[in-house]
Amino acid sequence: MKQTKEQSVVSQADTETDYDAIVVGAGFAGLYALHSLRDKVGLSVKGIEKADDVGGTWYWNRYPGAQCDSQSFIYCYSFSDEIREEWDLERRFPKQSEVLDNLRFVADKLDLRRDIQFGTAVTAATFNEEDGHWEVSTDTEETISAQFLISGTGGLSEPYIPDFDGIDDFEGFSTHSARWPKETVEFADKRVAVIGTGSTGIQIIQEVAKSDPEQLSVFQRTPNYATPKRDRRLDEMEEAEIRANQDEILEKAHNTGSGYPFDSSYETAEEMTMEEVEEILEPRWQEGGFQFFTAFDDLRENEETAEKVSEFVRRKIREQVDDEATADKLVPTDHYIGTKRPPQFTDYYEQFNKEHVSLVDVTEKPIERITATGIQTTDRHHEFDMIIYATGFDAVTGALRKIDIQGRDGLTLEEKWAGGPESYLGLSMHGFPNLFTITGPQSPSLLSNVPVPIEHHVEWITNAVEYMIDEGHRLIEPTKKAEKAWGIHNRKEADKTLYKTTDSYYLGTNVPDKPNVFMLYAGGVDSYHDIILEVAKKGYEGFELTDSIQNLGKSGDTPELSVLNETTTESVSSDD
Ligand code: N01
Repeated sequence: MKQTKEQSVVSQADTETDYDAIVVGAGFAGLYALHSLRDKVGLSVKGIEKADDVGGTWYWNRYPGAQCDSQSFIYCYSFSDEIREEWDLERRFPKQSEVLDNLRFVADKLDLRRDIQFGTAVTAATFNEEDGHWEVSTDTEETISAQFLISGTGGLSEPYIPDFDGIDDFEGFSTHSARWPKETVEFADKRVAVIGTGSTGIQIIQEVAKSDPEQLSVFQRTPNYATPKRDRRLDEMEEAEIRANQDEILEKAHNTGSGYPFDSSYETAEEMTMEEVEEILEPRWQEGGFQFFTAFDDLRENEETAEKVSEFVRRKIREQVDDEATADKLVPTDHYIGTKRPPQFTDYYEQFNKEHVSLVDVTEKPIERITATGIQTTDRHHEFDMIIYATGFDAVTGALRKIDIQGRDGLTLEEKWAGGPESYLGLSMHGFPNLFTITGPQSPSLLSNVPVPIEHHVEWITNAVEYMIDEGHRLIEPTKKAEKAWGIHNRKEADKTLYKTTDSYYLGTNVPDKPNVFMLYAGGVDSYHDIILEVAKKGYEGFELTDSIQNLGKSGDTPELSVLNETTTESVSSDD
């Protein structure tokens, strides 16, 4: 479908493009971006999605036991009262199918599917410097052009499987957790291996263990601090109470550092005895959910608080596991709680008390290779019918780096991010005009209840596009100086925390040869949101806005960035 200049509201275009905007991905981010740009601004928008339906991460992660770790009443869109009111909340924590159904309902309600091309992966995107637009290539051999390119590809969408020797030799069933087949997989009487004990592995393990396998072997490299979820079906009274307060709850969630509607109760545990800490944490442990992490304000900054909370959870893990040697292996001692994404459990630890469930510590007995019939560790061969790789993701940058993206002057994203991601506000990049990254690297994204920063980003991008139309600009690109200042500000925020003390996908250490830099904005969703709103209010400070590609990069000196604190801007020299 060719979009004519007359049809397009972006009427300043020098040349015709197929669409005003292309949105990559049809998960929480892509669906809202498509709706907002199409129905609010009036752009012609094309959505492109690899899967055969909407849902994003909730489409792909259909493994047994898949469930959201955020409560149903906050893991949702807040932009439409109507959508929220028409949707029934089933459980305290929605299962994968419930979140997926909700996104399908939203897509139908807003009539989004008609503008999404499913079953199509974007393979490349090149900025056409002559005409100032993006040309997007797909694995269906199409090339589609648009003035704006918006990525809604998600931070956890590129699966990572370690490059084990012999991985293709295995003759039984094997899959990565995020590529689970649609057909039901039976575990009864099967010998099952699960590799990985992150949030996903824990959810799968507790489900498989209860599905009558002959044997379940859990291959663990690093134990995790899992805290209770305490899920349950919501009764009518609970749902009515949530409904009565949901506006307020969501408003609160949009104004905290975490994107959750919880306040911290105490500043620090530094001066407290362990008994005092336990008294504070015990009711939170009983309540379940991520509220547990809001007991102390400085949990992620202060080693003393972190150690006390870690010790509480270590004791709780020990209480649940009968065999002392197994408990020793399940208790983390090499990092503090909260320095990587904390998993939640329903009945994970007690599964290890069952005869048919065993734990293999791969730091003691590393995996040497996968064989036709199982896994060879340094001490023995383990026979399996099934191997499940719950080995995580090439997080934050993986999905974008997989697309061959080329900006101005032939600069590729691969080259730009060779030393780790660089961006301005986690939303845009110097050298890549009119490309917006929803919950991109250097934004709070995975450190928070993600639908919240997704909405902040989509609304910011929508306003920026409207502003451009009103002001007669065709192109928007951050200056190099603004990008550098944002990088410095990011590092400073991360340095205040304990995140860098632990290997994690936040730092890229889970994927060999990935640059090890902290990839997320650690200053909090609320502060971050204030900054991006202030940038917009100041006429998109740090961005160059122009009507013609020839003018880009020629607007002379860019002013200092007043929205970031002075120490950040001071250290960016004027010739950057
Ligand atoms: O991935 P992970 P995940 N040999 O990277 C292990 C989200 N999520 O899929 O810790 C042996 O956390 C690795 O070991 P180690 C949530 O944000 C959300 O579990 O690196 N083991 C680790 O145990 C979560 O954080 C929900 O030493 C190897 C595991 O594989 C994110 O998804 C629900 C290995 C990977 O853990 C990712 O979780 C579920 C090797 N060579 C998940 N390589 C919601 O509620 C890796 N491992 C929204």
